[in-house]
Amino acid sequence: MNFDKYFTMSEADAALYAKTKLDFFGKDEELVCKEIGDGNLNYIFKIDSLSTSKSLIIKQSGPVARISDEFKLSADRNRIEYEILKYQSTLAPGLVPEVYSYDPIMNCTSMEDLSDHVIMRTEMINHKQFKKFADDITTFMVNTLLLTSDVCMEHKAKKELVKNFINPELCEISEDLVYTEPFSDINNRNDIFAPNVDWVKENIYSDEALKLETAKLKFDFMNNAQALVHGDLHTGSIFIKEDSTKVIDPEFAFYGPMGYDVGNVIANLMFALANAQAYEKAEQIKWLEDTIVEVIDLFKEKFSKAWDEKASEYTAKYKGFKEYYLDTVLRDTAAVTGLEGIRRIVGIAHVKDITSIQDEEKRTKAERLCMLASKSFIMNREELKTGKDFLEVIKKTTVK
Ligand code: SR1
Ligand code: MG
Repeated sequence: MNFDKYFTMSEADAALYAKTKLDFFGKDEELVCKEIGDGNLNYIFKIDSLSTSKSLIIKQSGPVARISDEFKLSADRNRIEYEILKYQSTLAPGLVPEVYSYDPIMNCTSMEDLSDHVIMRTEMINHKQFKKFADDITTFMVNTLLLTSDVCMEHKAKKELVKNFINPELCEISEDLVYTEPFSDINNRNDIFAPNVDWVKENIYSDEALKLETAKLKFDFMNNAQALVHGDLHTGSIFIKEDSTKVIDPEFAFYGPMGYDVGNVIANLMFALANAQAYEKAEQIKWLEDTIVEVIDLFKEKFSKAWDEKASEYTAKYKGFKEYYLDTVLRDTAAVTGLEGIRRIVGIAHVKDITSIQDEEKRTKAERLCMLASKSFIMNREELKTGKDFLEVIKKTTVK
């Protein structure tokens, strides 16, 4: 078997690939491989040596998404992921996995095996708490966002990055799945929990004022090349353990609004909170509420400090500009919290925090709470300036 023409690998192929194409395992080591991916797009092979403790991950892109072959995707997402992980490791050391190789023929990358970590969404459903999370994720976001923006980068160098990370097909997925379909089911692929079908028609599809705001936000997503965003920063894209956080899966990366990443984090904490409420886990509720506040407030604090220390753009030092700019990031954060908060319930790609709520009545209520809070995040986005403001939106939301 050679690997000079693309094909979708089986577990045995991936083990052979690791043995013959990568300079990682010894030539005589016996390897075992298991496909462990449960995401929507790619194949994830975990390769273990039977004779040493060495292991690695090979991530291969197929020509279509796993979730549905309606999504035909450029394998360039693999290059984007490899290059951005290398770059982010210089901006936010220790907060992304180490990547070892990229193969443009087989469309795969090899990277550090993080099996000692667990996917954060799984741990949220298990009602686990992580003391370092807010600190780590805000360092990651401030460093990868502010430092790739025109505030801190030489503008021609930034434009080179804009060009390198142009990601039209994956952006189109977000444009459709986040900004359009949840509000007008034009492609007939929304997937609404049966007890909420009429509720969504009445409260989402028929809300013309809400829809107008989503159109404005969609154009901002498509046109505001502000920073090199991760582009899919939900709790399924975070590996975590007590003393370590690793952000993975940046294949949706492109130059977009900073608030896209921060809003994704907040929305997914909201889903975890809805799950904890459904299961009446008081300690988890408290931790999640505190974490929502902390993520916003720490982000602001670190952003402001990094701006003072690292801004290189002359006009960025004008009095009042930093505060104006940060306000726009918080406004976008609120909007994206709401967009993600609705699309994961109405659209095609759901989250287990909600779908794993077994009791039908509790799930129905959890979904409505998230959707109502989300509407408020979108409609009142200009007013939300602090962690407390963000939490209040969720806490003040009630379902009739
Ligand atoms: C067709 S892909 C569906 C979703 O999975 C990814 O994780 C992104 O969130 C995307 O919207
Ligand atoms: Mg992903």
